[in-house]
Amino acid sequence: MKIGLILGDQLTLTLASLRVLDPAQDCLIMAEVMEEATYVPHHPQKIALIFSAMRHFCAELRQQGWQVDYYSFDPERHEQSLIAILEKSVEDLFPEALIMTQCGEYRLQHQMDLQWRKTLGVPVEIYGDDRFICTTSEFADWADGRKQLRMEYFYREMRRKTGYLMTEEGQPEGDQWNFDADNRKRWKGDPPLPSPPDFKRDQIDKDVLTLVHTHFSEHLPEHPNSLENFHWATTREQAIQALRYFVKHGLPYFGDYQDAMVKDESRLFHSLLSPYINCGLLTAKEVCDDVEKAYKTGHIPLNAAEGFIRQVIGWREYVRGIYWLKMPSYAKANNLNHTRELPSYFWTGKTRMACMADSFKNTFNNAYAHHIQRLMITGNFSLIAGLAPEAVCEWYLAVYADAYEWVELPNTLGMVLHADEGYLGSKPYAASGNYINKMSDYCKGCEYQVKTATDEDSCPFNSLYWNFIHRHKDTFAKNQRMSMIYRNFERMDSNKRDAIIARSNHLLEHLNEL
Ligand code: FAD
Ligand code: DLZ
Ligand code: SF4
Repeated sequence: MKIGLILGDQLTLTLASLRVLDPAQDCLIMAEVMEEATYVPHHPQKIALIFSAMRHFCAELRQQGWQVDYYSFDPERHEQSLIAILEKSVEDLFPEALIMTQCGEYRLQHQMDLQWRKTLGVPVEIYGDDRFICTTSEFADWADGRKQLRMEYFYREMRRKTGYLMTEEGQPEGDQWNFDADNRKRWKGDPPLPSPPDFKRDQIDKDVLTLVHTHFSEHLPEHPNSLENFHWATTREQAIQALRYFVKHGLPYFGDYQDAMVKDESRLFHSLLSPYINCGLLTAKEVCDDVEKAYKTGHIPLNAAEGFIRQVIGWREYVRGIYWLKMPSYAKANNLNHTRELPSYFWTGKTRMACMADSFKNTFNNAYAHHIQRLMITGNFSLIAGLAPEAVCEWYLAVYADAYEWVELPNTLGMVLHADEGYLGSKPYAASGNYINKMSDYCKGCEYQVKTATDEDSCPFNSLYWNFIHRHKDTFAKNQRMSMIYRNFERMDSNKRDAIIARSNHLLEHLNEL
């Protein structure tokens, strides 16, 4: 007999390793362990989602006739890492081999490749994770020899490969690959926002919520009730319900309002499907199939379908490709030499900057923030304030229910912090308060003034933005897409320029007090 280890983000019945194992002979292992639950201070909702989804998935496997050795979290148990659990299983079951599907994170895959084979003394067979559309070697072939890696060209390859939104003649639907330019509307109350689906909690959920509250609430010390808002689907059935709900109510407007931000509205028309796709309750393919079908049946416009499918077969696959191409050195990249510590409000949420406070509120209440909050509010601030990439990356990996390093790291280190060689953006997404004011309603309720840069109460984003531009002149002045910004900076009245730099230096010295 063989044993198969199923990880907390491999909760898919069609998983590669499940396809080669035999329920009549082989045994599956699943384990809730301290090492995985604490390698960063995960948001308690993220731990609860994973543990509960693992338990429900185990029940589903057993129903299908699999034998599963399931280890529920027990802080007293001797074995607190996956390798320790496997050592025990090998000792108890004498398997002829361990069967695995490739891990999502380098950290664990590296342990497996280097240590597990030796320690366990049984062959370890690892199968590629074909829940992704592009294999890691396909991505490496695509990247090979290219001077620049651009998501847009990769995305077009994925459109051709999958056939999503392609005509019979092999052309993109609507004669255009990308409708991003249509996705810039500000939301002003109409159309009304869909109310989120409500999932009934069963005994498994309740047990897990109690367990996580008991053992992991200190992960967010300032937010002891962070589990109260737990609203995630924890079964495949519920995740499918969430998908159908989104396709019907959110997707028609997804494209139009993709970049909008509104105070106290954490989800707008976003799907909130990433935690389910990433842990395996839904596959990327079935989600895109449903979205394409909604377009073909006239339920949604093309810009919504294209905008959504681009995120999944484009960005999601692209960041994974970059991750496996560039790890492990990628995690240490810090091309802009940023070294500042995270200000305390990244953990407490207490800041007078209204846009940051709202993004933190979403994050702590829901283990979620939508893309533009992650990118243009907390991310943009981290970039222009020069926060250390390693600390910022750890924060993003900890606080979101969908966070796994393969997707978090390229988004944070690459897209947001521009700490790599610019694979995820030809120029940094640095922006002043003006952009935030244009895309949101935050500024009108903020203690800071978005229209000024040098006064006591001026929006911190304004002077920090120019400080960023000024201090990285050597890196970016030659970038064609930024030359206009540098020209504007040079043309500025020198007294004003000096006042902006003085104000930003003052802010940087008092970053914790903003
Ligand atoms: P929607 O807006 O509804 O988008 C639809 C789907 O597209 C998502 O469910 C997701 O699967 C995919 N998608 C969209 N944008 C991206 C992207 N940039 N990269 C990969 N997939 C994308 N996403 C994660 O899944 N895990 C992370 O840990 C993560 N960390 C991020 C950190 C930063 C700093 C930034 C800027 C983005 C990060 N993202 C991450 C990408 C994106 O913000 C989330 O996928 C998205 O907000 C999830 O919410 P949603 O399901 O409502 O997405
Ligand atoms: C994120 C996570 C957490 C919190 N806990 C577990 C766990 O107890 N057991 C497990 O198998 N997986 C867990 N995971 C997901 C893993 O960390 C994830 O599978 C690896 O990081 C590889 O992507
Ligand atoms: Fe954010 Fe500045 Fe607007 Fe305040 S004024 S909400 S700090 S952008």
